[in-house]
Amino acid sequence: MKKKTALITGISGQDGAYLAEFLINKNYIVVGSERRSARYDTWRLKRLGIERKIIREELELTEPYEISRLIKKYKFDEIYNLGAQSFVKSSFSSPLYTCNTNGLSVLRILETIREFSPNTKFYQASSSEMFGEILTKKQNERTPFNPRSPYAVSKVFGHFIVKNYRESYNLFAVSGILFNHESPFRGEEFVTRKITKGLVNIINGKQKFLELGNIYSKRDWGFAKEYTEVMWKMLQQKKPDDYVVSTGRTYSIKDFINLCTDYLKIKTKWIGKGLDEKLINLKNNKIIIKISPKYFRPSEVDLLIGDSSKAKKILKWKPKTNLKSLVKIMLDEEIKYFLS
Ligand code: NAP
Ligand code: F7E
Repeated sequence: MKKKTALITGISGQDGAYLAEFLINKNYIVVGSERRSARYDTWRLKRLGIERKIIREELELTEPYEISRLIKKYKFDEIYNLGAQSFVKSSFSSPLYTCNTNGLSVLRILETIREFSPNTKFYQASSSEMFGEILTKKQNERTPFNPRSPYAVSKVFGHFIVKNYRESYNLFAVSGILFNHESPFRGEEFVTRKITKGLVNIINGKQKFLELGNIYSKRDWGFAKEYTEVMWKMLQQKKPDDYVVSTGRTYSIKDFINLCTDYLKIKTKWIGKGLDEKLINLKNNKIIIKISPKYFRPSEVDLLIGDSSKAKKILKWKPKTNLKSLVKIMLDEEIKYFLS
């Protein structure tokens, strides 16, 4: 049987690495695109041992000519659009760039597919951030969006343009509304990885303390490796449709920190309130976590909790890793690579 060819935009990111590994194991030819950089960062692909199994192509998502060149060259069976300015906080300082990359690029790809490769199936990385200030207790495919950042607004555009092209031109184009998913491959600026890396640095004397922003926001955190499999499942259905992917459980950043200190067996105590709240290491009475206004956002998403019953019923998918196990996976890998 002819091998399928898939394009993954954002191959250098967390999800790009796990999805590439998954598709290679399914015998796909994987083309991974990355934007030009002075320092190609392939540490995730190297760690998975798949760097040489991927055809690497240059693609800047804001450049329509690069998109059409690549799509005309390969006429991909499947495209997974994971590339994005994905850091919510930076979207407040770079709103135009964020909307161009995350929103308009989706349209650039869809237009090119429509014109030159209409049989290509398309997956868009939509986000739970689109729910923003939530309008229902749990969020599913029917929950209205109420975005709270330029990032979230850019993703809403991407989401609806996918729906519009599916309905107008009969393209196989779908969006996965994925809730936060983490792993040892998470970028170091995101809160979970900042905490796991920071705490391991602190217990090994490489860092004195960690500064964080709002530790009371709550997120529905899953394991990234399990979430990339659902992207593929969505493209194997008879009918194109959008799905929410989540665990259905929500925890605060403070809960996440407490699970980490428990796992690392650091005896700690929280003291103070607001900007003066601190976490103390009871072994030496030193402060290990402080709050800094630097990490607060102009507007916050306070609470997210997903309902993925549709994915469970139709895609036969459900999450396997709870937050405690995810903390273990992340900290074990942090310790392993710190010591190596
Ligand atoms: P990530 O680690 O930040 O990776 C983002 C990727 O996009 C990187 O490879 C980055 O390349 C690339 N990129 C950024 N700007 C680009 C541009 N202008 N042109 C081409 N490539 C560009 O993100 P992730 O966690 O893997 O997430 C994957 C996708 O899912 C993103 O679209 C994100 O918004 C979305 N999402 C993520 C989550 C989550 O919890 N992880 C949840 C919902 C949705 P560089 O390495 O060059 O920066
Ligand atoms: O923040 C709070 C912060 O940056 C989580 C992206 O993958 O998931 C991610 O977006 C929470 C927020 O992720 C710090 O204010 C406190 O409430 O890890 P984060 P995010 O903003 O939820 C969604 C689904 C995406 O689609 C995005 O692409 O943690 N927080 N203190 C902090 N956050 C960071 N980054 N750093 C802190 O020091």
